[in-house]
Amino acid sequence: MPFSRRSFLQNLFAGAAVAGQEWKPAPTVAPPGPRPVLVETPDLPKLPFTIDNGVKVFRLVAEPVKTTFLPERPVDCWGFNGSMPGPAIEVTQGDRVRIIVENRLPEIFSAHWHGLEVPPEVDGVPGLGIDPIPPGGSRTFEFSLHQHGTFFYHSHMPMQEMMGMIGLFIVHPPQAYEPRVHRDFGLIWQGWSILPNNTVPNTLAMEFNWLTINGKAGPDTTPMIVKTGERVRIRMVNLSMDHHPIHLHGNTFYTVGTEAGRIPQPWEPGNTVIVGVAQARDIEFDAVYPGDWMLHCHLPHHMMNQMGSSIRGEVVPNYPLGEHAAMGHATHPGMPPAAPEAWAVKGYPQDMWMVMDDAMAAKPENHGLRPGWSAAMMGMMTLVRVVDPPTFDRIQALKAGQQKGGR
Ligand SMILES: [Cu+2]
Repeated sequence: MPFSRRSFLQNLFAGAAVAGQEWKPAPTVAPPGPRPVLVETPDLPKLPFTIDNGVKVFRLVAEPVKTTFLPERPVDCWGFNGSMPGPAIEVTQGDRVRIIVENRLPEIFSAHWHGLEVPPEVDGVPGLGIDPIPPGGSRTFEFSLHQHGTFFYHSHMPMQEMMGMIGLFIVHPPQAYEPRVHRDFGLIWQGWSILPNNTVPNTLAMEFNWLTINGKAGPDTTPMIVKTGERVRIRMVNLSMDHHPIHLHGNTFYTVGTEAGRIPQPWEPGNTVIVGVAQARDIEFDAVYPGDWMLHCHLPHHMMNQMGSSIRGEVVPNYPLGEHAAMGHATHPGMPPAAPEAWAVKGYPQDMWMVMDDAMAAKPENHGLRPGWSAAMMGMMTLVRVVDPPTFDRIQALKAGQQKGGR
């Protein structure tokens, strides 16, 4: 959406007003009750369960999934229960779970419970402790959970992992960790190789051109919405071919958990944490600075999607989004043009600016973002939006209206 000179000036003056104020943290708000708050998983569902004689019973279906990383960027991947990544399993330490796994893939499959201390016959390594599940078959996994923390489930076939077969497995302690958080988020970081005009990931490739958080690439990642003064936890799991240095703007956090659970205090402060392959890292911070704060992988090639490939000097789009098709070199609506002799400068062009506000407009979590925001969000990027209570309530109302009206 091109924005007018007038709105540009309004934004400029709004920014000047904020800059004139004293920059200081807002007060923290009172902690919530002693029970853990439920995890929010932007863009991902939770796996429902029934209770049979005190056992939580889940049904997990391994199957091909059609999805989009961005609007009009279709992808044929594999996942669970129609979702990629799969729906999050959320339980409590001490629970006994029964997970009925059905294989609707065209080949053998086995589910592994990553980090959970369970007997070898349910660990899910095909051939070692158990036979693989044949296509059309199913198997029941039943075990008790004596740990707590951020775990995940995934296929134990590596190429199936690269097709998207992973999901969060969150185990809460019976009493919330101290200090208690108001918001608890779960994110899965993945990398993909998908060539122009293809919808199927090339799982044999060693170079990765699409980077996703919970199955979406920026700017289609859904922001995490937080009220000023709340304490926030973000759980991050990486299943890809690269380690991701995850950076949070404008805030200092503590890394409070790994894939093996809670880290004892004292915690080390930071603003960038490496989430290695197959690791989980939980970070926490007090959201005392209002603003829209970027959370992203800091590997430069992970801070963009591959919108095109340069073939004999021509840009071939990897992305059929109509007028947005190519990388918008040289001219951008509402932005200053490139210098007159730009092509004489070796290395030109490098910018990847592409405003897609209109394609993202329907998402309540994007309400009130500055015009042009979407151009800054690419690849492995999302937002933590620390907003005042009226804005928070407005976004909740928009979400409720959208659920009622459908999308
Ligand atoms: Cu990365």
